[in-house]
Amino acid sequence: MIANLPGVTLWPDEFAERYRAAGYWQGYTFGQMLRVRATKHPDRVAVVEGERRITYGELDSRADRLAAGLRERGIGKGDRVVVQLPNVAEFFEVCFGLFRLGAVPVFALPSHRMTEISYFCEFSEAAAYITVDAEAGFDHRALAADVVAKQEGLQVFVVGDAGEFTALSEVDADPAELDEPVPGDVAFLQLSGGSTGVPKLIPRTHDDYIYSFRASNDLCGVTEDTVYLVALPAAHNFPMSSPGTFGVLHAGGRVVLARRPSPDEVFPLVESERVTLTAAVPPLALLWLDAAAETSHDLSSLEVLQVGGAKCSEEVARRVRPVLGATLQQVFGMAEGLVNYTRLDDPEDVIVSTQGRPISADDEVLVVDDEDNPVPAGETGHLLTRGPYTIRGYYRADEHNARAFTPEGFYRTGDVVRFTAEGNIVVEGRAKDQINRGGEKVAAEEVENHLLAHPAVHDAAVVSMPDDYLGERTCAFVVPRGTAPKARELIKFVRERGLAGYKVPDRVVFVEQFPQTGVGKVSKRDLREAISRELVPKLGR
Ligand code: OOB
Repeated sequence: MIANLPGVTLWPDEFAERYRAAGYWQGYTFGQMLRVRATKHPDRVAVVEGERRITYGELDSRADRLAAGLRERGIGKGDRVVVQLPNVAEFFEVCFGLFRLGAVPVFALPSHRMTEISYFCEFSEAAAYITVDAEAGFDHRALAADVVAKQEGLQVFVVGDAGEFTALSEVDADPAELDEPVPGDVAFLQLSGGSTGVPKLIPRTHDDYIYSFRASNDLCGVTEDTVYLVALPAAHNFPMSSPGTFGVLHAGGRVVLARRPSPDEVFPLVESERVTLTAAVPPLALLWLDAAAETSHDLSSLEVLQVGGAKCSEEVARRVRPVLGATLQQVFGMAEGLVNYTRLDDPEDVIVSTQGRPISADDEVLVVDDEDNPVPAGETGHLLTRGPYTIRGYYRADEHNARAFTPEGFYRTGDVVRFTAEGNIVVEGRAKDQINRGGEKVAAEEVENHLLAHPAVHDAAVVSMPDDYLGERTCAFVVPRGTAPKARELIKFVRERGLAGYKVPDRVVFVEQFPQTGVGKVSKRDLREAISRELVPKLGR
């Protein structure tokens, strides 16, 4: 397949033909998907945000008008647009507006800061940046001003009070005849959790992504009666497509936005909107479970609680049904593609102790040793995967792609897993140089590079340390140059470089030198062991 974006490798033709013939790729775009729904039932509510209730008809028409308005401003098919929005209704207007136009959103998270946003804008050569005036006490317009200062010609559109920029609400024109994208086109670029110095961008096509959430709908019981609450950041792959907001909009259900994930925001919404399905990362699920035991809100409408993004402990998993009266669904997925679910009718033991199995009969999953040889059945190894909704390469990353994919096109997930006898996956660990901080992914190398920018840092190695609440936190081991700075000072230094808060090290430990492996590399395993030994007494285990 030839990609609409330069720097993208899609599936070889023989695979594309197979996936079409099997009925996975059904040949319609996001724009068409919304049109079908809006035509069928224009007056049904699609999105609820606070007092706002947006029908399918309204969302459809707003997407048309926004697409036309952006085109008048010179933004067109194939142009990249960095989108950084919190959980507001405009997020969906922007998505579908850009999809109709064939412009390609690059989905940033609300917690991203100057370092990430300017990188996304520059690397993708974005034509525009769509953001919000302020969120969680942070001034996004000031951020936009800094980004524009570095990238001339970048247009900025702001949800809310636009200040010196253009208000998104002003981007509005009568629907125009558009040169619409085709289903095989890249629809957007999603972010990778990453393990390298800079985040990689993941090209997802209309065909492959729509397949992933349409098929997820079947596995998750999503119908037009589903009321889905999105408490995680809407731009993340999990709440977007597993089956997430897009799955629910495909089915004609209702999406309810929570601006914050805390129980005091979420529980009243569950009660008033009669929410049936929602998704959480493990620490959030724990927070909800603790709060649910004491709440006066009626949560009885909730049928399914999905937990994923990081490993859910069996202890937490076992509490879901008794406390919430809902079925737990474990979700083990990745923005690169493959998503595994426990099935709603699995025995309770499978639900609480495994991460489920792939969506598709054509998801190929291999468990291999360090030399890519399959391990004996049931043993632990590296998970490799290829299939109808797993990418064949990151955007403009040839060198990295040569390592991240096998010559046969399997994606090296970096996850260490085993299969149970009945065919479910259990995630046992990780081989990639990444910290999973309660579902938020931190690439060690990226943080190490920020630390190395400090004049008093000679060398840095960032590893995970165990944490009761988040599962893992980050610990930076630092070899100082001369006199060691204060840990506090180094943490402040990293923060002030303008990166997302979740990437700032939780702890800094100064050492004279790093332990080494047999071949003279830094032994991160020894560092992890050292910090977890030190944490044991503190955690009272
Ligand atoms: C989801 O996507 P990403 O791209 O933020 O992170 C993917 C990585 C996986 O490779 C794995 O290391 C970890 O996150 N992960 C899990 C997990 N779910 C994700 N590790 C253990 N248990 C789980 N249940 O995180 C994501 C994307 C779609 C659906 C769900 C999660």
